[in-house]
Amino acid sequence: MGVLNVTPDSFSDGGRFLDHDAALAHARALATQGAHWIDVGGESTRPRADPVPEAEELRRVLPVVEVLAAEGVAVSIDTRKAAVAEAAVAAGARMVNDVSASPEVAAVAAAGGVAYVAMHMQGEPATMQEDPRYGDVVAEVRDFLVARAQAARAAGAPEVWIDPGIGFGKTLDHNLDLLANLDALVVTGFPVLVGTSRKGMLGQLAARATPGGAAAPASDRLEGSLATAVWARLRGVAMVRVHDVGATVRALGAVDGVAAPAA
Ligand code: HH2
Repeated sequence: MGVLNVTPDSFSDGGRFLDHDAALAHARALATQGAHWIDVGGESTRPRADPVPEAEELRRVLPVVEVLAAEGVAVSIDTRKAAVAEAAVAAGARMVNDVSASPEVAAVAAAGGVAYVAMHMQGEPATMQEDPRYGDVVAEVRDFLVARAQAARAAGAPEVWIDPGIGFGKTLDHNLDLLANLDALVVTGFPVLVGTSRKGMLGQLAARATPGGAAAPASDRLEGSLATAVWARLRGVAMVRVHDVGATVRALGAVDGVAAPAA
């Protein structure tokens, strides 16, 4: 899944694709590089991000969704708002990626007969990284996701995915615990999506690995993004959400080739 942020403030590419022509060109490039889905978002959910009004989010994403869907691109709409999801599905989006895993947004996917992603987030982007706490992060995230995914399926969503929400109300240790225990999600039977691409935890891990311990900025997290995508793949994750599609496709192609040499 390739990321297309039509936003001024996303943490790694904010402002680059706010212009609709630039957004379309980038989406087409990602599809050519091998993305199966293009995930179009009009609201940054990075830590401390402010919410975006509905009309503004629609203005950002809808023209892009319309054109890409008409070109036959498989579009996913990344939104927490039912009205945005509904308009995007009407414009041809075939997946709703909901970082709030809310029943209202799941109902839109069900009504539209499109795929639905339930992602786990503790709190709200504005404050979620202030003091995230869990008793057992893996069990709590799994139980939450299974409950929301079962509800989405019962409501009629034809295909339901789950995503642990790396970096959404989680410390580095919480993220590492979740990534080390992806099998707890995979065994639920719901297909699993994971997004680690360019995230802050990779900067922290790079600092641990580097003499001098400097944290890697978002522009320097490709290696960590690829390493964690490969890790997720080997743990049975069905899809990764990434900014660097070409490099990820090549990395996963290599690991698939090694894992199944006769194929
Ligand atoms: N991460 C981001 C946004 N949407 N959706 C899912 N399902 N899983 C994720 O891990 C996920 C997501 C954050 O990344 P990005 O879109 O690059 O940043 P921003 O929220 O600043 O636009």
